[in-house]
Amino acid sequence: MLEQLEQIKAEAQAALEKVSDLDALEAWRVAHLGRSSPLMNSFKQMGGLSKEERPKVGQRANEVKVALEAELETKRAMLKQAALSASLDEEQLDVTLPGRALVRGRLHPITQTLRRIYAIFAEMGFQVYRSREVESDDYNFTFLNMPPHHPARDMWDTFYTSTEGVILRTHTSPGQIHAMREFHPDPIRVILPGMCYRYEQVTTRSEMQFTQVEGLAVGKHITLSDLKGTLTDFARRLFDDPNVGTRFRASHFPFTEPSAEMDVECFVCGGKGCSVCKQTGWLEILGSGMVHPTVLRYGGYDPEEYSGYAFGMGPERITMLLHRIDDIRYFWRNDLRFLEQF
Ligand code: FA5
Repeated sequence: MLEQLEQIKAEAQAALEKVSDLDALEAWRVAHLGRSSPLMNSFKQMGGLSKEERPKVGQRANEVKVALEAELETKRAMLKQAALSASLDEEQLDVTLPGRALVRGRLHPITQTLRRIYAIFAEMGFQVYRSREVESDDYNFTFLNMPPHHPARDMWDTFYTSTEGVILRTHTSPGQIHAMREFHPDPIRVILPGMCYRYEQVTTRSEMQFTQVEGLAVGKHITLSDLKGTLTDFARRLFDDPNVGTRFRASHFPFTEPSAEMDVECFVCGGKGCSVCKQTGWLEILGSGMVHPTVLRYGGYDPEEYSGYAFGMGPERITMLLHRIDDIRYFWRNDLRFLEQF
């Protein structure tokens, strides 16, 4: 039996000499140290040996096992080192090759316009106030001076939900009531940006889903001159032109009295008339007015003591003007050829 162990060891060592890669080494390990290897079988056969022979054979079998395991590890380390050296020799690195350019994302054109609007109003002391997109009928209409069945509700085609009295907001104006109820009785100067939804025919100028930026100022001595001054200054900063012409046209919104829409002089033709301004020389950019006393009251402010102004603009339409884009549908189509131009 002892002779047999010496033979097992010698054969294993001879086979190990011939191993030249890590796969072959693993095969060697299974064949010579694995569960069914001759060495392991010799442990199983020890039960049939005499009492005197058993400890000698057991000791020698263990020594052979430990020796072969040590030789296995030495060989493994050697092969790994050889594989590393070979790969370093083969795969040469050319440090003079130019790197691969990183693909950089960019902000959506509407996000860029929104940030520009936020920055301008931030400089004028307005803070951003966010309010919900899913609204109650009361906030979207009733508290804005449009009680149920009021004909002015038809100005906005509304998306209704399956829950009675819950709708998708058609404009950012309901945020005025949320802000007033939160800030009351302090003065307010906020802008309210966000997504609006209208059940409208999609055209080159109208989407079913679009953004608005609302503005609201409430205080004890706020007048129409403040509204005109703020919005005129806003237009000059937005179009980066201190001399840009603006005009206020009388209009009607149920939640403001008086109401006005603001136009800016067409920057394409300088007011002479062209296809962008439909030969009028002017471009409409927002709706505005003095907050209606009923709305102030719903917000918790006494209209005898407080007054305020509000305005609402559409960043998609403003972006179309700034970049002379003729179709609003480009914005949400996610065509990279369009988006990558900004
Ligand atoms: C309003 O929504 C009023 N809430 C604005 C307002 C606020 C007036 C506060 C007075 C005081 P109007 O429906 O005109 O008004 O919409 C305002 C702006 O939103 C428009 O000038 C336009 O730029 C944009 N807008 C309206 N409908 C769409 C649409 N379907 N797609 C894209 N932009 C739109």
